[in-house]
Amino acid sequence: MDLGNKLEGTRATIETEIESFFSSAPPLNNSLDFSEQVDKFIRRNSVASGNGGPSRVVCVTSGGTTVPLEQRCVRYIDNFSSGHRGAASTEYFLKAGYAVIFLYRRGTCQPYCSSLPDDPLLECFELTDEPNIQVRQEHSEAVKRAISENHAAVVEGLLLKLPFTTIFEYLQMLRMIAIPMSNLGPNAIFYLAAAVSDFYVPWQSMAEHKIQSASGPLNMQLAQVPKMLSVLRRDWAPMAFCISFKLETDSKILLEKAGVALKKYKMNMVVANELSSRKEEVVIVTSDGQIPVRRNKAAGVDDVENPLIQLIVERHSAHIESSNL
Ligand code: PAZ
Repeated sequence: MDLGNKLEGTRATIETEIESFFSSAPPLNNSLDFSEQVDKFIRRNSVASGNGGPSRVVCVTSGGTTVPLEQRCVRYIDNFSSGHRGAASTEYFLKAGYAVIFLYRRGTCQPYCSSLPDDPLLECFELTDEPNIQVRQEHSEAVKRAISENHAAVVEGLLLKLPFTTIFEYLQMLRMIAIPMSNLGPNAIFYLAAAVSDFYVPWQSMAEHKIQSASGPLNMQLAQVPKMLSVLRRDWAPMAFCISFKLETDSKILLEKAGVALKKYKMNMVVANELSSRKEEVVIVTSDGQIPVRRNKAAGVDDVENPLIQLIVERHSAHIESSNL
């Protein structure tokens, strides 16, 4: 078999796997409503922005996907992702003038909430003369900032928050966002910071009811989740600026794997990070080389997402310019 035929064969296999993933996944509960919200958001943000330039829209994915073990799910496999990266990055994209579709795992970090206490509702307010409630003095600045910045972004129609839980929901939603976003051509960014499960139990082979412990030790085979990055790039939104993330715990293989992903999925950038240092530094891997990006408290840059998004915005501008030549 020559190389051309072999590549064609591999591509056909991936497409079959992807097709079978989508056709066997449980359909989204509210898919019509979901599509309407996304289409409306993209239409509104595809007209020229206030400064006369073209509007830019980014889809930020955030948090981890779950893998259910039963159809009437009692147990599931999860991962560590807190959603901090996606939430903080969303704030910086909004600040840079982007409209943001925030596709996030239910219950994980939200934009503008990082300085709120962990249990915001109960901790932030206090009863004064019953039945009156007021914001506690010590939280008042953080609460005011969170409420007003979030409100401004939502009311101006610049932030659309869409929650997912399972791998099935996440991938269906990503596809339903990506296809209409392709209308934005090079002005669209995919910033894929979600920690997406690599393995799953296909719906048709999943137990319907709670798995019984009386049957003894559990043996379960997990299938590989088909890699959607190649179809995102090739079919769903071919002109968009695509940034994927690579997380490893072994620093020796991190950059090599990020480089492989860059080429294999034709990404514009891969952000490489290690589990333990992910809040301190990341390395941006591009076809021109590697750029380390660090949090620098001394320079007043208190998180790594600030310089990371600055760099992405610069590179995205260059991508738009070169696509318009
Ligand atoms: O969500 P978080 O702030 O706790 O962590 C961010 C991250 C490590 C999940 C993200 O930077 C990342 O690398 N996402 C992709 C992970 C992967 O599937 O390789």
